[in-house]
Amino acid sequence: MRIKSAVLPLGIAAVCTALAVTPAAAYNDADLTQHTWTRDTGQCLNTCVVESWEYDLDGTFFQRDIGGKALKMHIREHGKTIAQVEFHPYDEVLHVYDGANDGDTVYVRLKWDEGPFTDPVDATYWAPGTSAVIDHNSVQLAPDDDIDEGTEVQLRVYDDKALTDPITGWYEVRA
Ligand SMILES: [Ca+2]
Ligand SMILES: [Ca+2]
Ligand SMILES: [Ca+2]
Ligand SMILES: [Ca+2]
Repeated sequence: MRIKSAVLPLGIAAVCTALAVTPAAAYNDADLTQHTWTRDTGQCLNTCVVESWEYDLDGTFFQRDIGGKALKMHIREHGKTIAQVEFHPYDEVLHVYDGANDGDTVYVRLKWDEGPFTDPVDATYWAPGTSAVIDHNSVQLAPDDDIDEGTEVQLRVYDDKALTDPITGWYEVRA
């Protein structure tokens, strides 16, 4: 599930923010911890394995991709993994997992440039909320969103779809 747009002019963005509805549920920053791993996928012989079995919503194997920079992130609430995010340079895939039926989820924002004469692209992705304990959204970034090999992508995770309440700082990955 996603929203994608070119970055709005500042005035329009401010109006949209003011009209945004506050979600019923939100995470308290004090309850959250975050663990992030990055890998230069040119250094992976065949795959790079990021081991954190106890807290994984799904295992993570990054395929070798020269020039790529991969990311895996856990967000935990009182030690329980409520979200997992993975950026895979090989085939340019983003995975977003929701790990708890807690009435809330996280939103993964990506920003990237598609050329010197166009506005940066700003896209937001999240996992669907279903009765399953673990929900998963897998996005093929190359065919779906035109993220080409070698593109630098900025990634940040938010508590809300309106992107007013960041949970993490910005990370840079590379397709
Ligand atoms: Ca929050
Ligand atoms: Ca790639
Ligand atoms: Ca949830
Ligand atoms: Ca669910």
